Amino acid sequence: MNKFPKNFLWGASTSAYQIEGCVEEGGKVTSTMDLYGDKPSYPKGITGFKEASQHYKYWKTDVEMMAKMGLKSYRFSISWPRIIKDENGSVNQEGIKYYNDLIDELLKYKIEPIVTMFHFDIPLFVMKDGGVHSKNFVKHFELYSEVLLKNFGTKINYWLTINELNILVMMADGFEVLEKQDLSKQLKVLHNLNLAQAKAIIKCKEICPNAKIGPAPNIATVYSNTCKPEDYTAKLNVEMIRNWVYLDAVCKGKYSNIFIKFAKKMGIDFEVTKDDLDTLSKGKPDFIAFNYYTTMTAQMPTEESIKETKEKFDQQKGLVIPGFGMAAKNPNLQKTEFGWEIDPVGFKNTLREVYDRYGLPVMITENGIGARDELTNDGKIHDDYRIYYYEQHIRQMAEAISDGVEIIGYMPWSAIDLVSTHEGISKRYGFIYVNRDEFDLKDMKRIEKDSYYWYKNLIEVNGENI
Ligand code: BGP
Repeated sequence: MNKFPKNFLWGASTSAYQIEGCVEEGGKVTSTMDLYGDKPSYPKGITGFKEASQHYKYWKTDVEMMAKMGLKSYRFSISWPRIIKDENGSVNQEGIKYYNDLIDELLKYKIEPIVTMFHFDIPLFVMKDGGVHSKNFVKHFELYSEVLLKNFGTKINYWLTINELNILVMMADGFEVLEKQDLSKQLKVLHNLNLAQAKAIIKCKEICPNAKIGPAPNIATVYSNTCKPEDYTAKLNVEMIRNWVYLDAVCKGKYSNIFIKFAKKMGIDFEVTKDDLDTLSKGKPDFIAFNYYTTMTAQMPTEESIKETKEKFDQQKGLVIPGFGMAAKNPNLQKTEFGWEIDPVGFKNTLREVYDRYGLPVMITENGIGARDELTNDGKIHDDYRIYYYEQHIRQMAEAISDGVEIIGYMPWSAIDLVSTHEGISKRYGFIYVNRDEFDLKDMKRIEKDSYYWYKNLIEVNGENI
């Protein structure tokens, strides 16, 4: 099997709103996510994001532990509402200092900082100006990206634009971006976000010509539920709107004919001007980052299958378009205790598909298992299931390299425990445990899990032991 390249960026990942907490400190303005936990749509009995892991306070300890784990890279997001104060683009210098200090600390330990510009937390002033429904979003995001590039550009080699642009669009109501799901609104959001992303890429090329920048969607191989031709059509349809429309827009600078026809057939006026196409074609990435958790299975909807599919809100489920496609369960895969299908071979196949379609180097910016980890009487966290999960996935990543895929780095989710998008702190992902419960903040102590030592060892030998 092929070896991991010498400079492979073994790392780990987090996002600002899920880890920082301290939402009222440091001159931060309010974001959609600060209010999200209080909304009636947010599940009851689990914590929101106001305190999170208080990384805003404990960032030095956290970085030191990451360094001791041997991380070569750390992918985190900058909080837009910590940087920009209002609709005129006034800059919060306290926020700039906070992230400069964090970046300097990472560099001190020779950890490559990999920065996501925007990971789900939209400042309220942007929402009040029309949010993602309005082209004003493009202007706000362009200005924000310019501030980031000018303030941190000399220290950052890898930028990521928008985390999971596709999930933001598909699960828009879950993230409080739309009031409810509506395909016509979703396609407008999709286009606005694509334009915003392209503008940030263009800015990056102007301001930081030596840096590299890429998108960071959530990409997954889509299986056909059966070998019935209708199910295969559903697979093609679903993968188009699940994966490729996003990567086509950024990598090819256009929307496919089949996608444009789909919008028309749905009676949606999908307006793309010449100027928009010009922007998209100038904003092409240097690499593709993507998050991978699981694969998806698609079938052609029948009356019966639509009826059966009244499942709870989840990022990985929920798609049903009559005559087009819908999600199906895959009986061949095991699930995490939170019901996400586990598919390491699907990871290799997804890597191959992405690389084959676009020919750009790939970076994995999320992958991991959410579990109810337990702090046992010996003061440890024995997360052997996490070690097993990573072993399986890293082995498949090595196979993808051996098959010819160019991979720059692997940043699993998450470096330390943080608050899940909608399942609280009980759904833990970290290599480092944070001693708090849903509502009891306890002492917030950081404790290395068994997986921490396992990953440290793997990094030391550059994955040779896998
Ligand atoms: C990704 C998001 C992350 C993260 C992860 C796990 O989609 O980019 O922010 O939270 O999924 O999801 P969850 O927290 O819902 O378990």
